[in-house]
Amino acid sequence: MRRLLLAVALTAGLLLIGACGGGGSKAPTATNGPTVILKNLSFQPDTLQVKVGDTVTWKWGESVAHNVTFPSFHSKTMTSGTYTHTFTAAGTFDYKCTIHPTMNGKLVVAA
Ligand SMILES: [Cu+2]
Repeated sequence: MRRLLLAVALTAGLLLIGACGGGGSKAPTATNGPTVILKNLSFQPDTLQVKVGDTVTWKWGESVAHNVTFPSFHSKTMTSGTYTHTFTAAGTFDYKCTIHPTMNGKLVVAA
């Protein structure tokens, strides 16, 4: 009986490892590109330079309600997770979290 349990546990473990290996590489939340962390009531880094066509990821690094608000688009207010936006035009864009007046960031998009 004990041996059977061990076999079941081992099989479950192998399945879990298999699931992780297969899903990890395809996860759409991979943050290889430019990333801003929302932490300590700030955007880190607060100024980020990217290129036209880059997708920027904002990642919530603390369980505090924040949002990412640009003049022409914005995220929802969230306490965890990520928000992404692809910049298709060059320019300098200021953004903020509307909940925390001291949370300001800047995106410099180079052509
Ligand atoms: Cu905030």
